[in-house]
Amino acid sequence: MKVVRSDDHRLHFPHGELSDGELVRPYECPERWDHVVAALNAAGMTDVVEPEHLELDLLLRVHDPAYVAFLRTAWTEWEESGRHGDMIPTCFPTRRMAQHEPLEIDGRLGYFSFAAETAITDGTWKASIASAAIAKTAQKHVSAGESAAFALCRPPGHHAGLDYFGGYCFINNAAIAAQGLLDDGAKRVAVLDIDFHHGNGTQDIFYNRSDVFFASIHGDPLSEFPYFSGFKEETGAGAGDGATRNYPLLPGTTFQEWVAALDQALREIDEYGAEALVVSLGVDTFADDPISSFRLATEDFLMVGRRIGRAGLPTVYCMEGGYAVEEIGTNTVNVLIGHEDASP
Ligand code: Q9C
Ligand code: ZN
Repeated sequence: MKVVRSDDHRLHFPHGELSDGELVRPYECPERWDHVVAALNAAGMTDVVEPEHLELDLLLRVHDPAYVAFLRTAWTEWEESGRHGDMIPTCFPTRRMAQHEPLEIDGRLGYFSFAAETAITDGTWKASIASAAIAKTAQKHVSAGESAAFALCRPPGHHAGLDYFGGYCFINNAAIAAQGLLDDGAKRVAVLDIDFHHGNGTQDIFYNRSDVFFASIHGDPLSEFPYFSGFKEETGAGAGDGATRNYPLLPGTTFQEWVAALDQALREIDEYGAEALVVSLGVDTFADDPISSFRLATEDFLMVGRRIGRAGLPTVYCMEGGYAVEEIGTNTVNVLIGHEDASP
């Protein structure tokens, strides 16, 4: 399958991540990308494509214009107002407080985000639109007839909602791909999110829509990030009623338990009648992931890809999380190999 990637991801790498009361080296780091590329090369998956230029209007298909405007100029506004450190949000609107978009950049930073572990830096905008362009390009290849493509996105995207960033995500790459599949002719698209964390951003973007089915398997939000989203009873609203499915699973979940949820999600995607699939591919379900609590093993990821491949849908894989840096490459590529094994 085609692999779409770009070196521009290196432009985004904050100095620190606020974690457990300390600024630590960000878990979401550039070497993640290097290890995935090394594993792709080792597996002979070398059909590499550079991303095409992204029309910025496409961002507005899945994000709010005020949010995109904020993200584009945030760093400049920050510097011009005399700040020098990374943009770490510290003040958020809680229940009923988001009445006015602030004018001051520190206020705007909190208004357009939901978590403080994720900082904006000088290169964040450029890296984020490069990441979105990667998803868009992979989608184009699939819409043009490829059975699958892998978008090696960094930064990841599934926590970025209609008008907010957080959870290491700024632009929702999977949503860009799903919208692109629709725009290029598919009538119904499914997003299957297998990252350890709930894909709150993707859910937010499509919650009221019937043309994108969203299914997510993740750590129970009562104990895992993003804490406020991903509960079983969230099933969509309005025209999108029934087009969202959540499978929260307890810490310590084994592959056997996890794969039962995967099979159910795939059945529901089939019943929905999806013509194409986007997979939010996080491998932070791996047993040794430093910030997650499921127990998948490296060889299990082969089975994951096989099961997804057996669905027989044109598929865009978008890279999301995975923080066991040494193993992220093999785990990710195992999914892709499994997919290729299974599809005709
Ligand atoms: N002490 C993705 O996997 N919380 N994002 C980490 C670490 C944030 C994960 C807590 C996790 C964000 C794309
Ligand atoms: Zn994750």
